Amino acid sequence: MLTAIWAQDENGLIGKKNHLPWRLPNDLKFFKETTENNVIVMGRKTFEGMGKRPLPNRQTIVLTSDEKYTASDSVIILHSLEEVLNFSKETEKTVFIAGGAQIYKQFEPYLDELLRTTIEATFTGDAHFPSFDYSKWKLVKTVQGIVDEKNIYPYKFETFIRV
Ligand code: RAR
Repeated sequence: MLTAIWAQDENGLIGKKNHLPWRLPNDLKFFKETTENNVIVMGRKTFEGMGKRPLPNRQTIVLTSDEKYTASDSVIILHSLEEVLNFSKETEKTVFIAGGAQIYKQFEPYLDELLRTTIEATFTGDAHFPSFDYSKWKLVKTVQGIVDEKNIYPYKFETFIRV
């Protein structure tokens, strides 16, 4: 099963200089809990934006065209979409496509599910979620996020499945 997971603002903004444009700890908590004991696939730029360190308790796959690219031993480096699709076929686990923009677009035809966090505010940055054909997707779940002193923007978690 292949699932895309991302957080965006009202305009589809997802990144700023390989980082997130906002601070929203409850989204990272959602990302952590959702991907726990499964597999996350990130592009090389996103992986480096996160400090080039794998997150504990989940398998990290980094996608890069650089055949010489290396990272810590626990990270699997793959070089094409096909390699990721084959990996996904061979595992019982959910493979989460975790960014960034270039990676989401490549995987669109193969995704089974979308997990979108929308932050109901606008930010500045340089990377947007690619245009997806939402007529092919059905919204099946919406959970409103809790606003508090550490999570100051309204936000919601949405789940889409293919029509
Ligand atoms: N695909 C996503 C992501 C991806 C994402 C992107 C980032 O920067 C570009 C990140 O860096 C800020 C992160 C950070 C994740 C992170 N953790 N994630 C899992 C920590 C903190 C948990 C509260 C962690 C994890 C697991 C074990 C221990 C610690 O810092 C992520 C973000 N959000 C969404 N919706 N989709």
